[in-house]
Amino acid sequence: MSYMDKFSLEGKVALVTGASYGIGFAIATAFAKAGATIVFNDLRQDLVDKGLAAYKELGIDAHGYVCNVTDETAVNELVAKVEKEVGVIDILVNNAGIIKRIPMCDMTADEFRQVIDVDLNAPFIVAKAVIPSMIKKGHGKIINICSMMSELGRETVSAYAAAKGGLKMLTKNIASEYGEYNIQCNGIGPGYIATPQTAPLREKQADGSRHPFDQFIIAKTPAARWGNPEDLAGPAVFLASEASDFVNGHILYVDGGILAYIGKQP
Ligand code: NAP
Ligand code: GCO
Repeated sequence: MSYMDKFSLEGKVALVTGASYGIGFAIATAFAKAGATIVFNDLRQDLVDKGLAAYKELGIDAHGYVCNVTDETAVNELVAKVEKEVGVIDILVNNAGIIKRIPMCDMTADEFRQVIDVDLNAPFIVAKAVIPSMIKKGHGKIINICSMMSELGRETVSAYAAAKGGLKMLTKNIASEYGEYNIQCNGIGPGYIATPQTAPLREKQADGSRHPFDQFIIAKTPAARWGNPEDLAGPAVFLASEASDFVNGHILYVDGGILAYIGKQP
């Protein structure tokens, strides 16, 4: 047996939420290349279809379902359907997420609640739906996609930072409560990654110059670049595989070093 077999996901069923594109798509693609069967959901059938086509182009026969992760009834129905049609979920990645960039005092309570609902309540709902079968099966892996905002704040992202900070602690609590059932729950904290979610922060200015925030992130990142979704794939495969069976309650920051660095002198 090669030592690399420890990183294999052969025979595993992985649910990656919100994985029609972006970070979830990159993680699910890597899981498939490591041998897993991929299940994903999105909010609308056209997005699920778009995702299925994108996976197919890579030779991956994924299973896609329409499901709003904030709807507990829909999530429980999804998990039951997946268990019937695909198999018991061995690996869950709580990836689906939104952000609203609004100064806190301009944000309505409803807008705040919407972000908390998707980014914190939904990971609770989905984890709660998959854990019972993981206990029965004798193992499970849960990976919550946290953020640098699990550790740091910045202007206009109060709801998102509150949600991702809470998600860090939910991760540690699931690890604490279910570790004895051989379920490992960890987080991945991406840095600034080039996806549709951060596109507004990277838009070219009218004069063709880089967005000020883009320049800021480059100066703050030792790697001097934005991350790509594929930068998260290896860490995710590690946390989904038996190679990490004694890693539990850990948030693995994949940020090019931002959290370690005071930033380049202007
Ligand atoms: P993205 O491009 O905005 O994609 C988010 C995905 O989640 C989309 O497929 C979206 O579906 C889906 N989604 C949103 N709300 C949903 C709901 N209620 N039910 C089901 N699916 C839902 O985001 P991303 O950049 O790939 O980020 C993915 C995760 O990484 C998020 O949790 C984000 O907070 C986190 N993250 C991102 C970065 C970054 O720099 N990009 C850094 C750290 C952490 P629709 O297309 O239908 O909206
Ligand atoms: C922002 C960005 C960040 C990233 C990510 C950083 O507006 O600051 O969207 O929040 O998405 O979460 O880790």
